[in-house]
Amino acid sequence: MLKVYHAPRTRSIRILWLLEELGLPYQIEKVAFTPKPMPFGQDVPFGKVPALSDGDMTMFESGAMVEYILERYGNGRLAPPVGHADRPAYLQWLHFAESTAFAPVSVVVWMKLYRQDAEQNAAIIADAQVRAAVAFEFLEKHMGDSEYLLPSGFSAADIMMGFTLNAARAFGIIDERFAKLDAYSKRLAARPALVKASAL
Ligand SMILES: N[C@@H](CCC(=O)N[C@@H](CS)C(=O)NCC(=O)O)C(=O)O
Repeated sequence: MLKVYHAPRTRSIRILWLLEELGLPYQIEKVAFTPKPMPFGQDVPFGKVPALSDGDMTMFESGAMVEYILERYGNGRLAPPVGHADRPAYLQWLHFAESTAFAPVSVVVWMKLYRQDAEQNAAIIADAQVRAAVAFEFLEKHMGDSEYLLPSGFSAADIMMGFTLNAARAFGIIDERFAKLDAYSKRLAARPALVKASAL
């Protein structure tokens, strides 16, 4: 059975959310979240959350887990198939969520939440906030009047993006001035699978 190493309010929510959307059985191993004083300190394979086990296999990186779960157990759900017109955009947004968009957000999170010297690093934080906001402005324009990232509807790329947007909202990088993203985040938050995963 799939086992998810999970700490509430971290990226492991992406994996629980995906599994709930798919209605797959899984087991949760709750992990104490101890990122201070240094990262990779969690008592879990590879030191960070999430991690995923499936039999003898254990892996890290939430985006890679999403791809693994879908190709192994998705039965064609939540991702346009290879060759579909939406496939390139699906891959693009799936990776944009964790790499381009989350990179500056994680600087803000790390500096504000886990270090004691945020005041001395105000310029670094301000720079990361601007870089993150530019990425979200780009996404805001992309959303237009769409409900989800892809014309073909809700996909696992939205799951990857949902966590990134929540972190950006929690740290004041985006707010209701990003009207499309605000509506999109609320749409994602209302999905029963995310509501259920958030309570675990
Ligand atoms: N790119 C990785 C990032 C994993 C990551 O940094 N997870 C955070 C929680 S959201 C963590 O474990 N932080 C504690 C640490 O860095 O030790 C992924 O998407 O899984």
